[in-house]
Amino acid sequence: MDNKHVILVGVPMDAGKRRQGCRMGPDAYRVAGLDQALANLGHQVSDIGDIQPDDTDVPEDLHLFALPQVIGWTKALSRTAQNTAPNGLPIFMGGDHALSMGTVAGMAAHAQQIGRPLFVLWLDAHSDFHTPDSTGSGNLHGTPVAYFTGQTGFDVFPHVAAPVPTDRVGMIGLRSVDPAERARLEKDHAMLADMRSIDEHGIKAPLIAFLERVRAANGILHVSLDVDFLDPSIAPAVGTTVPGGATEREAHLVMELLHESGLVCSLDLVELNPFLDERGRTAKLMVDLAASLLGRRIFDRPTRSF
Ligand code: EXY
Ligand code: MN
Ligand code: MN
Ligand code: MN
Repeated sequence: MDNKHVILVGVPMDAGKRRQGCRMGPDAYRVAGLDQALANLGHQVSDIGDIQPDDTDVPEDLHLFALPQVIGWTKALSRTAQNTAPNGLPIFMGGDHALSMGTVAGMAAHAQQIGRPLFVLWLDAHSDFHTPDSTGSGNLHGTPVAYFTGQTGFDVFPHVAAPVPTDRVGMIGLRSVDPAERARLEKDHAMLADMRSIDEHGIKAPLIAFLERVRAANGILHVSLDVDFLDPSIAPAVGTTVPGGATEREAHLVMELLHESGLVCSLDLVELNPFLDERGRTAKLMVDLAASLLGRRIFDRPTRSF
């Protein structure tokens, strides 16, 4: 097995939405043993601690929740992604999904540096494809995909040096997409696998097709895993639950296939709200999924009781 340098980055970010608690995510992953689970697979694991947002003088916006803070996080995270990616595989321990504005922008700049295209796999109940103009909630965790694909309406945000074209984005697990997002998704060409199609055809086929495209383009792949990709019955610790999500085995199969692809360069673990968890079960499941992505095999799963 190829051993990697895995760089854990704590992102105690709660600015992407009104409901608070995701700031406790990084410590929940530490308590659930993420570093040891990955070290047990033979990887070198460094935890660089929690980062903080940059200061910014952008004014508050009445419609958008915590806009200056999200911009400060985006700057800090883009820089951190660019600084860590040359040295290993960064795992961004969120924190809410607005963190992906910075992580993907930074990874796309890194990909440009090394002359390879960045692809993004979005594992989520939601498409997070609103713009600041179309969002009804004003919660910016619903906007990162529109930001890093270079949609209009983000003028006050940091310029995205290397936008990821929408046809290099794959979304798996969709089941809650607002009309404005749908209209935009229909005219662009992201690879979309909603839960209906997964029920009918399985989760493997769309993922393999997407990975083939990454490989054919000599690309590298950033994976963004939202807790609400999973069914709420197995992953209750998230503020935006939508019934009918991925099962535990579907999620592990995705991670196992990603490992076998050898294409993954970076990972976001987002939207874990430990305040809503039941005896740490969601944090532990997310740790198990990260371990599958980094090479843990099926027979090596731990026995657990809650
Ligand atoms: N589409 C809804 C909104 O914009 O408020 C819900 C977004 C939830 C986003 C979560 C993180 O994936
Ligand atoms: Mn999301
Ligand atoms: Mn979501
Ligand atoms: Mn037994």
